[in-house]
Amino acid sequence: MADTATPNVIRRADYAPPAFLIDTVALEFDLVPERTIVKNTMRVRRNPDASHATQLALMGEQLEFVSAEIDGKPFANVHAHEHGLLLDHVPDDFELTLTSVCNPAENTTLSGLYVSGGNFFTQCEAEGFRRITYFLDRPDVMATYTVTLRADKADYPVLLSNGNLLEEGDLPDGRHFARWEDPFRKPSYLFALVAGKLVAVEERVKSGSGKEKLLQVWVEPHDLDKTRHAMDSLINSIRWDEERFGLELDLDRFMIVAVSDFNMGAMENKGLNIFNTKYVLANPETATDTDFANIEAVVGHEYFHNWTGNRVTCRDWFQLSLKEGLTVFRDQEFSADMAGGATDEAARATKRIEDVRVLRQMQFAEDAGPMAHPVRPESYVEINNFYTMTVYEKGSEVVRMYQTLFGRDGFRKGMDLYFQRHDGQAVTCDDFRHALADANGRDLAQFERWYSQAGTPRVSVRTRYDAAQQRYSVTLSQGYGEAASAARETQKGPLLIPFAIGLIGREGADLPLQLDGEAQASDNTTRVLEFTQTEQTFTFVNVAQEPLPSLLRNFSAPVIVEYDYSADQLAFLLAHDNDPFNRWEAGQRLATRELLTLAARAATGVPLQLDDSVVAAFARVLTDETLSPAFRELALMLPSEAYLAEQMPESNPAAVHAARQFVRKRLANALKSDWLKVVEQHRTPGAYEATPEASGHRALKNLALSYLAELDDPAETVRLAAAQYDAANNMTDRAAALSALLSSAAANGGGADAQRALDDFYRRFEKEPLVIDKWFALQAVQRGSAQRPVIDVVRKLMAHPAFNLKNPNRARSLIFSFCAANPAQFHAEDGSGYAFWAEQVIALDAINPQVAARLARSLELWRRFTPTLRDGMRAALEKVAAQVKSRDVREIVEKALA
Ligand code: B3K
Ligand code: ZN
Repeated sequence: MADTATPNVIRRADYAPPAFLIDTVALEFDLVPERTIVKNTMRVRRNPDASHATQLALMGEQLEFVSAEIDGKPFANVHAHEHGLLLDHVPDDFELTLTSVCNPAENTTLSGLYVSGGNFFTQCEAEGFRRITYFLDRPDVMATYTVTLRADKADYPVLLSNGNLLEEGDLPDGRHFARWEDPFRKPSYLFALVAGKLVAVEERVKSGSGKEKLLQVWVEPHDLDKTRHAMDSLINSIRWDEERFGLELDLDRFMIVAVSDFNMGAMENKGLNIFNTKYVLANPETATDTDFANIEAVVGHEYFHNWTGNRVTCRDWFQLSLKEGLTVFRDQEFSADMAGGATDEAARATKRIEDVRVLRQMQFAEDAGPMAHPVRPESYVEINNFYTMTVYEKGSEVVRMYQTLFGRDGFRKGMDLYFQRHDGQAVTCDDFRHALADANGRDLAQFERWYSQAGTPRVSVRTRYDAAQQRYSVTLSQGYGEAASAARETQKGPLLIPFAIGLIGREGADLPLQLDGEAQASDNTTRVLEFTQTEQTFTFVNVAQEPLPSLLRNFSAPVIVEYDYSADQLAFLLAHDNDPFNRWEAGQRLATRELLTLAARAATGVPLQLDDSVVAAFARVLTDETLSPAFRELALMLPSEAYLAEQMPESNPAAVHAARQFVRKRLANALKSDWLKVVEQHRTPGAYEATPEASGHRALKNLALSYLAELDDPAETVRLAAAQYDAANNMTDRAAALSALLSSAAANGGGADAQRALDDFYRRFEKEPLVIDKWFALQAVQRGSAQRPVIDVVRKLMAHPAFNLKNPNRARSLIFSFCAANPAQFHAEDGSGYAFWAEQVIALDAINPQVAARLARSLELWRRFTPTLRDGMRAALEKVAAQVKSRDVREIVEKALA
């Protein structure tokens, strides 16, 4: 029944506490790849807070049931079925022992217990534990675990599980064992084990209260030289959580293990985090600056879950954002503090810009499509489909708004109260909100709508200056746009929007702010307005000159702001806004507007032209030495093609591509000497350093190189890029040079240099899977031409000996990169991209439904495209809908077609 039955919808409103509780779990594993025997002894009792049930219903998937015992005696009233086990007429309080068998060697779903590279790993969140043993596999059932692992000693010398190692030793027949105990109660989704040939880098550190902690990063032996950065990131995370939130590591030992077959980034299992190699392994030759930054963020994220997720967990999966939104917020703050401390606003803004760019590009799109859902969803078919941008990134924005409203100290007070009240419990988003409200003496009832309302809110702004009275009024109104139809239907009333604003005077400086009714102007020239009504006017007094408003400073709420700035005003803000985020924002608005106008022209075949004033605005940023290189890079990067296409009344990827290329070419040619100067001035000679400063220099230099690749005369760029490729002592520069060579070849034909570099790159890094992923990805996202469509390259690479559909990183590097990150080529008019997509979704569905469902999502905005593309996408979706088996993919394609 599992895969073919009509999917069941699970609803938040149907939550009921479990009929039974499990207090202790003792697991014994006899690890054999094709046939692992699991013996599970549990202390079970009736839940006093639930209604009486005659049956104990346990979840189980893909298990072979062997036997059941109650209080040491065989128990016959048991029925095993495809989704679990039913035990009839059980006592009120008893010991239950279940034995079952699973097959990790054949488990390509990478959920439950599986084999990767000859080693054993687990992934249990959200519902993988039931693929290991029968259980009440839901987060509100919390138990303490003891785990005994037995395996062949030569093949599996290392045996790890959660918590502390109690004992280990040899067994007959070349086998050995290890026994682990986790002293903390936890839900089953945090269980983990690892067994195999691994080695660790170790550090001992003292935590805040002076206790010694053993930290380990476990990898395959040949990767030991790529663990330093992950270990440093872990140590920094431990320190940061102590300093910023007063939260200490609670275990004597904390382990990170890297595995190359992994569905997502990493997993916060108690004391035994399991990571995709992509977020652990780095050295200058193999990893880019972005990889280094991502590793720091993900190591931090998983570590921070130890308190926000593990010590206090979710009552049910609808509350996922309770731990994910909060932990993303914490990792964003950690990265910002690492880059700029509490006070370097420009460095913090760089991180903020990067995060907001992701939110707007991905989460806003999600909110405008068939998968739109509130931060706390109301229903799901497959929970794995709800590890979304909305739950994570918008969830993080919702948490950030508490901090914006109450300040860092008020937010900290709320967090303290949250832990004081709920440590050791499985709770809800409401519980979190109440803690924040109570700690700050506020009623946050209206704020609940941020959790229950889907769609991206729009705030339109009208301003009026009364010169005679020196009053400046700002009228805000909130609502939802056309795309968010679901949101408009379910709208429950206005949101509480913290709307940060500044007023800028003629000279470019901030004006003092005094709201009508206040005795005097405040010291702060940014004010957070609490915007709570559908329409609300805020009046500033003693405004001596007509100001230019700087709206939603630092992106103080996840909304779209509509205000009719002129191009000159945007250029002024780009040059002067005191809020670095809004400086960047002004440039993006200016560029977006120009690009959309050009795309509309391109769509109808009208020749393109770009005003000199826009080029001049960009030139000013490029040459402004007072701005950090990292900021300049972000400000000079044009909005992505996907984002732009989404802003069009009808998405037209080809027109967007033409428009964006036109602007890039224009900026390249017009500012050629400046770009060349940047390349010269921002080299980073000497040993590689992963500091924000050094990576800022590389980012700006490599952006310049990418612009130079658009030049009409490519010779000079090819020379520069080839030289950089050959001389590079780090992956950031080498990959950027290769990418510039590929662009230049696509723009100008030729391409012998690009091919030579590609071949060299492959040979050089043949033994580094993460680098070979880059090799595939660079080719999948490259610009195509009529003579050389990228789909041909991609199809050829699918047959490359190094390609492997079963490895999610490899599948993502080639297939996802093409389908989701190369819109102009993927959306080819002939439908070749869609046919490829359908084939791959169907192929992946049989191997790994979670990964297949992610790929399936790349067509969900199909209704917004031009008619030909729309028809092609519908046909592909229908084809997939007719063939797929998994609940995961089914939910996505059925929602898309509904
Ligand atoms: N909590 C995990 C995500 C699990 C995804 C399950 N499909 C990683 C994280 O957010 O830290
Ligand atoms: Zn997380």
